[in-house]
Amino acid sequence: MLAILYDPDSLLHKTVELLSSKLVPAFESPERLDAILKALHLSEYDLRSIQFSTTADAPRKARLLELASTNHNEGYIQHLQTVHDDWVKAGLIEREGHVLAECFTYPASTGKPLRPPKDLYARAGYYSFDLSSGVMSETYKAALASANLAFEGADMLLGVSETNPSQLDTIFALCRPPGHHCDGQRIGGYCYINNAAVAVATWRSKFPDARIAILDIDFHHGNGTQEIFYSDPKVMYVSIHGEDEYPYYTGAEDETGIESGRGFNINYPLKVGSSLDEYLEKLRSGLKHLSQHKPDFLIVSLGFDTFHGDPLGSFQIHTEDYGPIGRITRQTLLGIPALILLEGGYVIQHLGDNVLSFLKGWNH
Ligand code: SP5
Ligand code: ZN
Repeated sequence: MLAILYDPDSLLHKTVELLSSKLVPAFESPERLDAILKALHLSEYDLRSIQFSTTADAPRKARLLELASTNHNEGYIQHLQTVHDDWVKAGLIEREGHVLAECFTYPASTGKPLRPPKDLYARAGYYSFDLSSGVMSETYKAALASANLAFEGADMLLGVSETNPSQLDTIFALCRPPGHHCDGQRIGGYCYINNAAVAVATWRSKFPDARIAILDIDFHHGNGTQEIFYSDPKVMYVSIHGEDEYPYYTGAEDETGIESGRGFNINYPLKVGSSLDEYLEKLRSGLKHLSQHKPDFLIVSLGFDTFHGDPLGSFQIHTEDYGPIGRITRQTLLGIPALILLEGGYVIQHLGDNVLSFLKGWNH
């Protein structure tokens, strides 16, 4: 049984990005979620709205921040919460404006540890790695709403692994903003909080030794998720993504993990223009590794920017192809409680149909 979660506050975040040296409305837009919700409302799926900002349950609110702090540093979360207000107060932007970083950190030969700069303006760069993820007045609210869906979804799945199994074995969290580019201390790639890391922290708070499989099938390499679990042998991360594409500096095959995490990070870069067959070959191989990991829980970081014609992707995958992708994934890891987290996908016109196609395959 599958349930789908969304938070209406996700729609409040609307930002800008620098693309080809022009400041434009970000591809990652509220219309994406609108399109998916429209398709789901017309379907039979069990679609549930959870609004984090209006919950009166203070301990539960605190709990989300506590879980996020497992893999996000405190200064970073504080920055997300306050930077927009601080910039407005300092007269750097208007209230309707967006905070975009201009100066970034880099590996200097001094070897000095990096510290957040005192300068408010510079600090935005310390806590970001690109110029695609502006912070506007509602960004923090939406990022928390998104992370909360990962928390709620993970929490609902905890019942499955106990003696009294819940009927729900799959939760699809319509996370917006997405999460897989955030490494816990930097904004980037439209991501502000790593939602997968929040889910992992949720499961671990109850089962500290839980074995976790993460399948990342967004078009882009999930540098943030890889980074967070790179030395972790309990979390196996598998990603299929465009070779030499954004985020450019990670995602190569030779990135296999470090220390005891060695062997638990698997990257499948695929050439520009790759077909469904080439894609499925990597998917089957990745799923085999994830299945051998004997996971207690599965996360699918699901992006639809693998769709042909996506402005930020370059694979030849069509609407009907998401069926087999969903089906093969579910079949290979049958019985494992699964949390599907929405990542990217920017052809709004086909987004609803692509989601429906994936879910139909998943439920085969
Ligand atoms: C969650 C997600 O899908 N984030 C992706 C963010 C990608 N943003 C940067 C895109 C850079 C595109 N540059 C295109 C150059 C011409 N190929
Ligand atoms: Zn993507």
